Order: sequence, then structure tokens, then C-alpha cells
Amino acid sequence: MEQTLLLIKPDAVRRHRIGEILARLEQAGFAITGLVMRRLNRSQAEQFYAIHKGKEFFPSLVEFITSGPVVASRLEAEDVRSRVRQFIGPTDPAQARPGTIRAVFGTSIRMNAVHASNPEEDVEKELSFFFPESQQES
Ligand code: FUP
Repeated sequence: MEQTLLLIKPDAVRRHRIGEILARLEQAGFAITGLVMRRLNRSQAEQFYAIHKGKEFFPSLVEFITSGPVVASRLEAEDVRSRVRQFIGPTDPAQARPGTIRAVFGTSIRMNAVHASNPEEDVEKELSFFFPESQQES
């Protein structure tokens, strides 16, 4: 069964949306097989978002993601990587289809409530960042 990482970002945690977001994921048929709340420090955040290093939004992204705890979940389902990306919607909540997680819970391109691993990038690395015990095969 395929696995992916979904993070509930500090904006949604601050607004007490953890339960609602997890409930929607479960109702959609994604099984939560790992769950942890953690506040990243600057160097962890820079490592997690290393792919965006050098972009103009990088400093504010790091600032934001370290501004409070995140909730990391490991989700499992058939074809979960692309399905979860559809389910959360695009990066900018204003562009997201009504009913998607980012449309409902996001308030700006930066404060977009959740992150889900991009299937084109290193999903295993993102998963092991929060769930080091995972032995992934894909
Ligand atoms: P996504 O894959 O949808 O999470 O989006 P990206 O990997 O392109 O971007 C990662 C994060 O960088 C976004 F969630 C928010 C932030 N970002 C900005 O703050 N400004 C931008 O113009 C693009 C991304």
C-alpha cells in the first residue's frame, strides 16, 4: 500500500483545525498510520524545504513553518500520493476547488493549512523526516 506525508501547518494548528482536517482525511478513505506533533527549528525547516532554497519566498516560508508546531501524519491508501494532492488542492487556496482542504482551511499562498508530499519529489525522505522508523518501499 502506498504511503505519503501530510503536514498540518502552524496556521491551521493555531486555528484549532487539527481534528477537522484529520476527520476529512479519514472520511475520504485515507488511513492514518502515523501521527506526531512537532515544532521544527530553523535548520530542520531549511532541510525540509531545501528544494526551495534560493527562491524569494524561502525565508518567509521557513519563518512561517517554524512559527509553531506542525502535525505530521503518515497516510496510507491505494494511489494515496496523487489522490491526497488532489484532495488538498493547489498551493494557492484562492485557486483551489471549493471543498478541497486548502480552499476550506487555507487563508493565503503561504498560510495554506497543509503540505502533502509531491509525488515527483522525494516522498520517502519527507516521510522519514517525521517517521524515521518507516521502512519504505515504492
Ligand atoms: P505545494 O507542493 O503545493 O505545497 O507547493 P510548493 O512546493 O510549490 O511550495 C511549498 C510552499 O512554499 C507552499 F506551501 C507555500 C510556499 N510558497 C510561498 O509562500 N509562495 C509561493 O509563491 C510559492 C510557495
